[in-house]
Amino acid sequence: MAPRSIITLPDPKLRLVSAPLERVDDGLRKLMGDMLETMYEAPGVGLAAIQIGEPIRLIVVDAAPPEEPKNPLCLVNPEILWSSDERRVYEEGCLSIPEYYEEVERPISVRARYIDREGAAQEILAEGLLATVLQHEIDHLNGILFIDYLSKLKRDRVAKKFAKIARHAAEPAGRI
Ligand code: K1U
Ligand code: ZN
Repeated sequence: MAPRSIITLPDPKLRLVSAPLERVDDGLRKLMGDMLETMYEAPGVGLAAIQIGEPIRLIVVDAAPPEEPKNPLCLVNPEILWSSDERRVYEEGCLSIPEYYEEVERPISVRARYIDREGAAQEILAEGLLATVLQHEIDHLNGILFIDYLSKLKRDRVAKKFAKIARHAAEPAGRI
C-alpha cells in the first residue's frame, strides 16, 4: 500500500462524473488499499477515487468513533437506493478543500447498494455520520462538492480563496 496525493480545489478533475467499474480484481484491491492509507494518513473519514485523480466509481469510508476499532469499507459502484425524509445538519469538511468546514443539511439515513472488495453485491443501511459521509463521497463520483449546497456567496468566496492559493503555488520562487 502507498499513500497518494489528494487533488484540491480548483482542480477541474473534481467536477468529472466518474465511470462505473466492470470488475473487481487485484489491481482494484491494491487501489482500495492505497486509498485507505491515504484517507487514514490525511486524516479523514472518507475518500473518493477522483480525489486521487482516478475518475472511477470507488469510495472508501471509515466512520468508526476514534475510541473504537477501525471499520474500513470499500464500495464499488455505490448507489443510494433510499433516503430518509428526516434530515440533519452536520459540519462537513473535504480533503480536497483543506481546512474549510461548513454546515450542510442532508438525509439522516440512507440505504445504499454497492459491490464489495470480493466482488459481491451488498446493501447497507447507514445512519448518522456514516450516512453523511456516504452521501458526501457518492456526490464526489458525480462531480458534486459539499460547497455546492452552500449559498452562492459562500461558494464563490471559497472558490476565490483556493484559486488564489493555486495561483501563488504556481508562481516561480522569488529571488533573494
Ligand atoms: O471526502 C472527503 O474529502 C473526506 C471528508 C469526508 C467527510 C467529512 C465530514 C463530513 C462529510 C464527509 C473528510 O474526511 S474531511 C476530514 C474529517 O472530517 C475528519 C478528520 C479527522 C478526524 C475526523 C474527521
Ligand atoms: Zn470531499
